[in-house]
Amino acid sequence: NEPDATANGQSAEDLRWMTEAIDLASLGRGQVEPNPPVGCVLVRDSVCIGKGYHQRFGGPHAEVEALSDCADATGATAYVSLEPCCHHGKTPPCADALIRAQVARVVVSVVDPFDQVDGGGIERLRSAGIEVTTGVAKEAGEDLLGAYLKRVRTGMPWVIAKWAMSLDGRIATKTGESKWITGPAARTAVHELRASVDAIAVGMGTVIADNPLLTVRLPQIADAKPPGGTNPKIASSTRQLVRLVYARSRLPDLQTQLVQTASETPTWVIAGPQIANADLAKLADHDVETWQCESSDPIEMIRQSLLWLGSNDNPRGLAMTHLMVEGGSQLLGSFAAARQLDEVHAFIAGKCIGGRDAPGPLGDPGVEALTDATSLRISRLDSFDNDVRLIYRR
Ligand code: AOF
Ligand code: ZN
Repeated sequence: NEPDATANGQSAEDLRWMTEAIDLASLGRGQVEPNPPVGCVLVRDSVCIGKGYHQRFGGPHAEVEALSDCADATGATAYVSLEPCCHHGKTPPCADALIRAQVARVVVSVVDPFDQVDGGGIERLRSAGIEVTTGVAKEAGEDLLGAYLKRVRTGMPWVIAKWAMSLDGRIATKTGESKWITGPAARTAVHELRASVDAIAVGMGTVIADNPLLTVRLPQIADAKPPGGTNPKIASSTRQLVRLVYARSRLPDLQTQLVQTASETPTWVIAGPQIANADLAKLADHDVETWQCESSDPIEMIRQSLLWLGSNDNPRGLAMTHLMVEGGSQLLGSFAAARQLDEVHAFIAGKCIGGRDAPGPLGDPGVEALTDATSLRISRLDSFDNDVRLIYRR
């Protein structure tokens, strides 16, 4: 139980430097996962004498980057957005590096819940006579580490639901027409979001209705690779975008775009228990990875699949940290019921559709009492021509 800096009243100077460390940390987003993005700033006499951040998975940690940016850190204060590690992972412990560099004080935003660290880094620094303050700018620090903290605590990736709806909250007309509710600029923003996640999930209803391709199609990278090819932005990092189909009771047809392009862009199918092995084998022949869930309960299927995606046992061999769910409303309704909506990107268009039978973004089961509703906090609001995007987070 760390005494919190917030409780002790944070100094303006600590807050200022920690904010800089957190901003630095964010530069590693998209390259360091499944590791956390971490930043470090070294300060002496109110002057920054070195800084660095964790730049890529497997690379040096933030503290080591900052120490190598500075000739002599003796007597300095190190501001680190996450507790310095004390374990030998891909690199030696950062706590030891800070001790060797003879810093006088370490200020930490978030204590690392990873079981090999979990306060051990702070303890090691204190035993070496270094003053340690924790919890500085903790809310901003935790905000940046949302996906990392969820995966370490639950083994599951962070789930981002995306939907586009009319001003009156419909994702399609009563006849099922949904292309397009929002304009091209908003749709480009969706492709940017796709480019930043590990996987995009859809349900079978969407596969049947839309025959989607689910690739990243952005103007600036379209030249580098055609639609349906791999995304170079992702391929250059540790990730390649995976397309994920939740197929509880029936599998995608072999003629669908997803199956036909599975040899170029990874396509994984999460199948319900009653689906025949022979049918799964046909998908495997088309380079589709299949994983059969033991449960046919939609909520349980989501929980088990998230644990599988968040582990190193998935076909990629590396835990996923960010999953985007594109729909349809049935799959999104199940994610909501499973309490797995961590972030929502709701695009709202200036169109009114109406009709009792025109669906909203979240299908069954829904909640009965308002107190059971998923509660999220507003994080960002943008506009794209005549559309707006609301980002809400847990
Ligand atoms: C730090 N500074 O910049 C980061 C830390 O796989 P490895 O060896 O890189 O270790 C990953 C773990 O190290 C990760 O789970 C987290 O506990 C810590 N990450 N620690 O002191 C950093 N990125
Ligand atoms: Zn470290």
